Amino acid sequence: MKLLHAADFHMDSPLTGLPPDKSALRRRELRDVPARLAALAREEKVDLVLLPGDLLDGDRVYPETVRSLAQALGDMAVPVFIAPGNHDWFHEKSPYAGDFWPDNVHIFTAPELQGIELPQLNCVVHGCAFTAPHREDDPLAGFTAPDDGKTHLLCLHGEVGTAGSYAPIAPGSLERSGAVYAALGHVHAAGNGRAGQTLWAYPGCPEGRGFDELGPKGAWIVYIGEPAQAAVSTPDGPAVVSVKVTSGPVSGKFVQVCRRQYRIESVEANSFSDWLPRIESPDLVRILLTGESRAAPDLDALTALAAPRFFHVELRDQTALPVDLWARADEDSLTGLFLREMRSRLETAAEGDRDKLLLAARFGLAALEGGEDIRP
Ligand SMILES: [Mn+2]
Repeated sequence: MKLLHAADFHMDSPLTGLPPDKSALRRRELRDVPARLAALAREEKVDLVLLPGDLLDGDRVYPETVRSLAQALGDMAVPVFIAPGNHDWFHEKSPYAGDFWPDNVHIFTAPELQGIELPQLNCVVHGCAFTAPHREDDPLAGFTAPDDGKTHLLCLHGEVGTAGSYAPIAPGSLERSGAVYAALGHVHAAGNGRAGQTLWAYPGCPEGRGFDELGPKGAWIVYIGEPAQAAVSTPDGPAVVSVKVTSGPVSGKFVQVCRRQYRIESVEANSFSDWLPRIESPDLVRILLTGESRAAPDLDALTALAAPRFFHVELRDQTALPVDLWARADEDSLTGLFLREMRSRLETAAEGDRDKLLLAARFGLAALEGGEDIRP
């Protein structure tokens, strides 16, 4: 048996921090995720699809977003399970209560675990729903699947742990569950772990939405009772298979689904102009300028220079004043006095004040040495 596990699409997220045209394009790319997953499900010939929640960022989604989701899930043409999460929790007016969901889609609507049999796969999918934005109890508490020769799977939104406001799922509950695989949602970075015989995993979100959701994003293809196979190609070219996990009869591979990645890169300020012409990136990149620089880098000018080479780029100055400059702090001169004063302030400065102090040191030095104003 083979399944596709994805979660946390957060469709119709506001996507702030980008210019309007780019954030509109990113919203379209996000809305397009279910169609890409449907293509992946067909290409991989999976037997079922588990989607443990936060597919919608909230109730205030566009009707066409929900329609395109329903359409893509119908196109998957295999059983699809949704376990609503804390962002898309189930209530009688939620999009999940609509009558337009295709027949192959099962949406869990109760906070108690419910088991749905799939006789053709000799399998039972156990899941439940958030019915409020928070949940303090463990949805798996006290649950053990019967030892009946069937494959038991879990589809849950929550956080692995013993306490919290987002359905804490205790490792002990996972271990006692008797499930071979727990498809989890909520954590936005891909990850996995083992509790007894149960392999649990988070796929993370399928598209990053900010510099707190970095790197390749995607979904798990999970094999039960047969080994994981080599990489597949997706509609956009070869998939990245960055992780493989195995636990007993279960193995999984992580497949890239995202159109673009958020990335943070460090570049030496002094070699920036050599580095830049070699780059051509569809990604959203934050560049940290590092190394030593006597003058503060002109971030506006460098950003304008870099912009055509990325979908989106922003620069941060993390350069330090050259070490040999501080050597002059020992001089018996006004420059020496100034450097000593700035050094002691920098040593005791709070993290948020360091940038300003460094800039003040640069301006002060330029003024003291009678040089021109080095402001950009
Ligand atoms: Mn969540």
